Amino acid sequence: MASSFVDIVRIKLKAGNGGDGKVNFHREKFVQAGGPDGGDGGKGGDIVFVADPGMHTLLDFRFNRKFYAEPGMIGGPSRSNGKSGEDLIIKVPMGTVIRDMANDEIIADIQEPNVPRIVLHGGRGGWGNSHFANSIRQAPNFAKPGIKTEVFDVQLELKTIADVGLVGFPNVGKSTILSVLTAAKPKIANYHFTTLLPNLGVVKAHSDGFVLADIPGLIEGASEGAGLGYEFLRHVERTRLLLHVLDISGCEGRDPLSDLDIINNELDKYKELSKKPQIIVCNKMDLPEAEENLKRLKEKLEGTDTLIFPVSAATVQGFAPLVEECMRKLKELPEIESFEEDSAWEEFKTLSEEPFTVRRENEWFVVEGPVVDDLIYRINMDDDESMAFFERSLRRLGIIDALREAGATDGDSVRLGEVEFDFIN
Ligand SMILES: Nc1nc2c(ncn2[C@@H]2O[C@H](COP(=O)(O)OP(=O)(O)O)[C@@H](O)[C@H]2O)c(=O)[nH]1
Ligand SMILES: [Mg+2]
Repeated sequence: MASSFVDIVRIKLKAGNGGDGKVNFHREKFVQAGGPDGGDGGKGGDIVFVADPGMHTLLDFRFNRKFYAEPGMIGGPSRSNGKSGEDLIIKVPMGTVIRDMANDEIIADIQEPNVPRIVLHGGRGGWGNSHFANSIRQAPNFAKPGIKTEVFDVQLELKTIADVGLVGFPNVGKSTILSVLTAAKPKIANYHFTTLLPNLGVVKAHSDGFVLADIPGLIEGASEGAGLGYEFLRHVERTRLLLHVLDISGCEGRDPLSDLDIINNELDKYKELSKKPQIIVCNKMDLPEAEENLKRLKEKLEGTDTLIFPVSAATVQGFAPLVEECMRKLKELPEIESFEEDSAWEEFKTLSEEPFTVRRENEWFVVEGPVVDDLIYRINMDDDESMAFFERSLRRLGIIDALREAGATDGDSVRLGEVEFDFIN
């Protein structure tokens, strides 16, 4: 069910691959063998997040789920470097938490508006063959590939959906109030669960304003998951102030006073949400019985500091003082706290404690790990010199020793990524 809500989305992110280095030799008329002059590959584009204060939902991510930044281009001749890939800038609402789904760590909490934040770095470009010439090796016929980047599965969670949330039983008039106060066009109908998504709108007041959410679906038992209770209560959690709407006319045959208690009881049972600042809005004042019930409610709440605002969404009356009070309250309420980012989260896992492992798979010895991946990206299997470098690296990194310890003897088959070779001690 959760997937139908747009305050949590799962997307794939990938920074751009680094461009490959170029193998090229300088050519000039009458010059026989020119020197190596292959340029480096370009850097891949970064994945950058930025909070856009105009966005309030993750709706834009419903259909677009893959965000891959541009790769760097291959190097050119005459030591010209390949073009870098464009960064991919992803706009999200303020208060979006980015979580690595592989380990549940929080990568970033995007709070501040318009401050770009690099979340994944593009791969470095590989060196062109011009780097590999020395006194012995005058015509290096190889270059290095660019660093290939990983795909990350991440979850975006919207922590704050609105400043103010409208709660209350179905049909008390929440959607109507939202449409009266904002330009939002919510579905208004006379049956329960019309709206599954919270509708949002901006209430303009003076030169300022606030975001108002219609949070449907709160019924008796919501805190035990009745209806879609948890989903809706999660939205309540993300507001700073609640407008508790009552149908004070009791036109559906329920008593507004017991409605108030039932909803507050559900809020209380779910993380004590009844402690959130709350203003009572008595709607449908245009109907008979309203005055009488309002009087009873005032008596019931006498001696508490609960504020009560009688309104009618049908005749659009009583809203100006309510909006004023919301503005006043919001000014004194604290901002939603930020989530602690996991400082341990690392994009590049090459620093992990176990850089490689050796395991048996039938007749194969399989070597895996970040060090192995890194090494394989750096070699060119068609080139003898590059392969000599590979062999030296296997010894230097202790991979040969580890294979021997694992029982490998001359002639056994070894696999490192896509590279397969016979073990030679
Ligand atoms: N008479 C009267 N009817 C209202 C008022 N506000 C809402 N309604 C009606 O009550 C019904 C439920 O309203 P709705 O906004 O969909 O309620 P919600 O389920 O809380 O979102 C609709 O038929 C509205 O037209 C009001 O102030 N007076
Ligand atoms: Mg509604």
